[in-house]
Amino acid sequence: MTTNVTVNQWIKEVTELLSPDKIVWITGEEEQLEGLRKTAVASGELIKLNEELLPGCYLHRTRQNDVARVEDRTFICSKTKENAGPTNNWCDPKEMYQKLYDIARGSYRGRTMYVIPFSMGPIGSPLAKVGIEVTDSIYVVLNMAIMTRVGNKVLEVLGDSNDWVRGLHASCDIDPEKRYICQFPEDNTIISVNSAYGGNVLLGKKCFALRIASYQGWKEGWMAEHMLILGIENPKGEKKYVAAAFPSACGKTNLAMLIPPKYLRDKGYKVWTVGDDIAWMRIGQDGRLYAINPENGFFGVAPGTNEKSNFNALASTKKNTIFTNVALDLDTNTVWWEGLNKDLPKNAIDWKGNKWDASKFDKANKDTYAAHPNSRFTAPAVNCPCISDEFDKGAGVPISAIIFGGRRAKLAPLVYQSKNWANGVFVGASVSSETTAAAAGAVGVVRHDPMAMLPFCGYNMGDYFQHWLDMGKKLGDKAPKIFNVNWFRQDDEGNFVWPGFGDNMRVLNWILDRCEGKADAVETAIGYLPRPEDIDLTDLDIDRATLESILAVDKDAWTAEMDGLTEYFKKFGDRLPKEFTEMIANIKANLK
Ligand code: OXD
Ligand code: MN
Repeated sequence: MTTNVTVNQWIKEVTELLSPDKIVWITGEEEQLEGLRKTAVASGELIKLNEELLPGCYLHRTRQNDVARVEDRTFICSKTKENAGPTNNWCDPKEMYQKLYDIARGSYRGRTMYVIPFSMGPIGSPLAKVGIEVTDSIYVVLNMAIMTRVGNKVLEVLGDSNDWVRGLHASCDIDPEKRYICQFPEDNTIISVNSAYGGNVLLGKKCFALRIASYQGWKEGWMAEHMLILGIENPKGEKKYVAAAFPSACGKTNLAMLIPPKYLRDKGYKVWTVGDDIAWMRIGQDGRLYAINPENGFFGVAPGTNEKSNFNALASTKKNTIFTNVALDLDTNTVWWEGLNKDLPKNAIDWKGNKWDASKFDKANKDTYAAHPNSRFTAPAVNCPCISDEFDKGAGVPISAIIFGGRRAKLAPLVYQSKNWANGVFVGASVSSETTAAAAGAVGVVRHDPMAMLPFCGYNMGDYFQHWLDMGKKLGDKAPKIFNVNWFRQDDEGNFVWPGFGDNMRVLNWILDRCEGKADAVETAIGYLPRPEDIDLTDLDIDRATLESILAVDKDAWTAEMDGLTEYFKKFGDRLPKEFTEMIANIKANLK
């Protein structure tokens, strides 16, 4: 299928290791994909949904032990432990290759090996990169064909180059005890065994586009970040782009597809989605930072998605979408999940494949849920009503602002601007977020998650911080401005103070005005904050005093926060940029 010597050599090696009965190269042609869908329906791997209501859509159920990313079984196998750093699991590459080969050896026997050439980013874009994934799962092939650009065209642009990522996925027995998701950054290689859950097996996504790519970006002078990319069009038709990083469960997909409040829509404001999860960013010829979304679809969390919370995400799932671990409504042969609407289906099958009894549904007991809390939709980006014109162009969009954020009931104000790039890097490195009831473990515990990259940085995070600082030196005065937001402040009764969702546009407008020097701010110890009158509250039922309460800097709480950070940063030892220590000292002095 290709004359590329390095590709053919690797395919020969993995064929010998895995012993498939048959090899099928994915060409990207619809006819081939349709044949695979039919095969998967015949075997029960996919369920075809109502062709009139959900054309081209399918449902898949994973094993019950295989429903999420497994951070404790995810390894960065760099040559030294030091290069993986204190935030990653590490194993010696030689040892890990041996272990994984032993697990995967012969596991394709009686099965087909699918070879998927894929491009992260529009095919041929100077910002894109190529990968080849082998898998024994049709579900993986069909998801990859939505989430990335696949097929012969990718091999054509790769030509004879050796600059491509090797991805080996073997389903094996879906044995959680032998499940490993391993990245070998120095070898451009990923091996994933004993899982079939998207985040572990769609190797273009977290494994390549974040873990391997962050390492490549460090070596090659660019950045791979866990960020959405969003375009904001003002009434004059001018478009400005922002990139934003948040830990999971902080509404990245919602912000990426935001619908502005009516008074702004009436004025002519529009929002365009470029990406909802990952941004690859490089310095362009004009010296500015340009971003592409390397993905071609959305792998979104279904529960909670509805017409109000995210109209555009829901619209994206109406055709050619694969649903995983949601409920099947037998009356209509469509899908349902908690939070879709108030009409609990009367005749449904839950995500485990059992008859679902709506009368036993208890919000407090996840065992009674119809859909798994981490059930997903894999939807083509072209389905999104607000997809940006720039999404498929490959030139990238110039980034005016970078936004960090987390879920903090107290402390972090609604928004503030860092004092400069280096201080913004410190703000990103300080990101922490409270755990929610949606995840196992204690609720409301603050966890550090620098740049929302904790599970995704493919090298020593101390070096990653330094790489951010170095990028700022190269960007100079063309660097995007860096901000921090917190949509999740609560009052003493535990109610959210800020309405969030579409109203976050009011904060984005202040951010863009700051980038253009058009908005006022007050300087505080932590950065520049808007005055209450700088945030437009038209049509919003929130008074000035309330807004003031989420735009204040609590000196004692911030001093304690700086002490906590000092402790956290200790783990990076001498790889922690000296600037961070100085900034903490400065902030503490200014808080006094
Ligand atoms: C994540 C995701 O886990 O995007 O961050 O699925
Ligand atoms: Mn993500």
